[in-house]
Amino acid sequence: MSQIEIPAALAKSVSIARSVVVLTGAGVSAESGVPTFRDAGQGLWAKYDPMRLATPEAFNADPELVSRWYDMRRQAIASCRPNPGHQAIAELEERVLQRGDRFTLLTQNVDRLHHSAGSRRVVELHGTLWKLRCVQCHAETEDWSAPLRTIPPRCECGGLQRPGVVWFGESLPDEAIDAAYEAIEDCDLFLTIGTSAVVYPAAGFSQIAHAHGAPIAEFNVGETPISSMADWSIRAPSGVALPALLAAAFNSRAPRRRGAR
Ligand code: BJW
Ligand code: ZN
Repeated sequence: MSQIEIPAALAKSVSIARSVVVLTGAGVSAESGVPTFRDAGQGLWAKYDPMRLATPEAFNADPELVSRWYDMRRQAIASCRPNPGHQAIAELEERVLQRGDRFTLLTQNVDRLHHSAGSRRVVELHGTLWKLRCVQCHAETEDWSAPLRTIPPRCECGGLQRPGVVWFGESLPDEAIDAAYEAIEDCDLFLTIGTSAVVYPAAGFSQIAHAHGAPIAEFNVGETPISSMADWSIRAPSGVALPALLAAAFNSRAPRRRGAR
């Protein structure tokens, strides 16, 4: 028996929705051991504010410092594995697609753990820290080295390489933002999971889905600015709550793992 109570109406919504949108944030990866964004400044980094480091201004002023911060985070994430929350989201995608309905995963996370869990199509709103982009020739490369080979990393052309993420004040990738709005305007169920809902434009997605008539379910250990708008608020770690949601929606004890018989 799951200890999490999933409202019957929410389970039913999941089981019959024709178009599901899932928005995730750093809380989904917390149970994998990845510090949430606002906690990414602990230990030696306690004196730095993540909100200031994640800016083009900080990188331009001190590329070595910002590269060291990302290197520290890359090394921490390299040993992290997807948790039951990531796996439940991948399983949900499979179930919804199998019955011929639409499913879109929008993530603010830069760690790629949804990919590792088997999610098929992931819209990365804020890019990924496993890509580097040359500030001189703009070449983008996937780079999984941890630690980085040099700090700051350099392109073959000699230019500095920055992380392939979206910083404060920068625009989100056009394809990601187009995919997000198209899915949200069409959805009839919106799940917001493990995000503080303070960073725009993603913080406004629930509002848009709500305005289009979609019910909103929030999964978060704490309250957020969108809690009052949510039709359901599940106050539990996503690694516990999401498997319980799947079990309730699909009447199974535990979600099937990809590849499991
Ligand atoms: C659990 C849990 C468990 C823990 N289970 N839950 C409109 C109004 C005001 C300002 C703006 C606006 N539009 C744009 C802005 C400016 C700015 C912005 O939003 N600022 C706000 C701070 C006010 N936005 C931008 O600049 C964006 N660009 C843009 O809009 O371009 C056009 C434009 C520019 C300027 C002005 C106007 C228009 C770009 C935003 C890019 C964000 N990038 C970052 C860094 C990525 C790289 C990196 O990681 O270093 O993305 S910032 C950071 O925040 C990161 C995250 O993806 C993002 C969201 O954080 P998230 O995922 O919610 O994590 P946390 O840590 O905040 O929360 C974790 C949550 O999990 C908590 O709630 C916990 O309770 C919960 N939790 N364990 C379930 N086990
Ligand atoms: Zn270059």
